[in-house]
Amino acid sequence: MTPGAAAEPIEIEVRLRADGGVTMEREVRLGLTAKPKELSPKYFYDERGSQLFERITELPEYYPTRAERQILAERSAEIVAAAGEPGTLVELGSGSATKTRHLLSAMSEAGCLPTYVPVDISEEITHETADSLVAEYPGLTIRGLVCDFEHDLERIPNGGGRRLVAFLGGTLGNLYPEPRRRFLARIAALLEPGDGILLGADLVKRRSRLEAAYNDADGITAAFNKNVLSVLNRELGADFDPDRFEHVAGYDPEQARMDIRLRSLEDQTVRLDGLDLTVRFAAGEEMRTEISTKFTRERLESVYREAGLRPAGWFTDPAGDYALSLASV
Ligand code: AVJ
Repeated sequence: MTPGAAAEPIEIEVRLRADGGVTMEREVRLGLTAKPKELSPKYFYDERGSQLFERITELPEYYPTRAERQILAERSAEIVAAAGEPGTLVELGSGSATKTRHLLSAMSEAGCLPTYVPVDISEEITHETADSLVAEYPGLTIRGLVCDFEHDLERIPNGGGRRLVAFLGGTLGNLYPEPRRRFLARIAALLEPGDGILLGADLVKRRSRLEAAYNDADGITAAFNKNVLSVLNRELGADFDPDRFEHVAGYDPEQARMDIRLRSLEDQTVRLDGLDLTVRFAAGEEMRTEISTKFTRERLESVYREAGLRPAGWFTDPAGDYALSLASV
C-alpha cells in the first residue's frame, strides 16, 4: 500500500451543485425557442426513462450494449495490458458498474489491487455499487465521486499508479463535434503521461440495422423518446400530450449519426408554466431529442487527435459492430 494512503476501503465525495433547476430551465427554453426545436438527451433519464433504457439494452434489435459487454468479457485482459496495467480505474457514468467488473478482474489478475473511482450523478447507486464491489474484490479501494462530470470532471482524484479513464456505453455519440472535442480535451488535460482513456463507441454499419436499433418492434424506444415530454411536464409544469407526438429515428449518412426526433401529429400549443412559456408546434414539425453518432476507426482516431489524444488500441466484437478504443496523451 502507498504510505499515507487512507485506510478506508470506501470514500465517496459528493459534489452535487444545487442549482434549483436553472440549468434545465435555461436549456429547455433555449431549445424550445430555437428553429428547429431541440431538447437535450440528458433529460430522458428520470427513473422511468432509465428503466426504459434498460429495456432497450435487452431488445433483439439493439446490439450496442451486448457488443460492448462481449468485448469486455472476452478482451479485458488484453485491454488492461495495452493500457499498461493501470492501478486505478476511473469510470465516468459508472451506475451499477456491471460491465466494469470484467476490467477490475483483469486488473487484479494483472497483479495489483486496483483503486476504482466511480463517477456518477446518483449518490444512491454509487454507494450501493461501492458496497457490493468491496465485498466482491477483497483489497479493492474505492474513491468515488458523485457529481455531474460534465461540470466537475476536474475533481476526479488521482489514485495509485497509472489511471485508466473509462467512458463506456457509447454516450460520446450524443455529443455534437465541438462539445465532443472540448469534452475529450478536458479528459486529456487530466491525464498524466502513461494514463489512458477507454472509450466505447458504436460503429458505422448498414443503415437498416442502425435504423432497426432505434425503431424497435415493441415501441420501447418510442416510449423512451416520448418520456422526455413527461419529464418536462413534471419538472417544468408543462402540458405536453405524448400521444400528440410520434417517434422518428433515421440515419443521416452525411453526418454519420442517428437523428432522433419527436414529430407533432397536429397543430398544437404547449404551455410550460415553469418557464412562463407557450410554444407552438405545426402539424408535422419535428423536434430533435438526440443524436447518436456512429464512428469508423479512422474517424474516431481523428476525433482523438483533434482533442490532443493519441490512439493506442482498438478492440471490437467479432461482428465488428462496436469498438472499445484506447487513447493516451
Ligand atoms: C446511451 C446514448 C448510447 O445512443 O444508442 C438508445 C441512447 N437512444 N436508444 C444510444 C439511446 C435511443 C444510447 N446511448
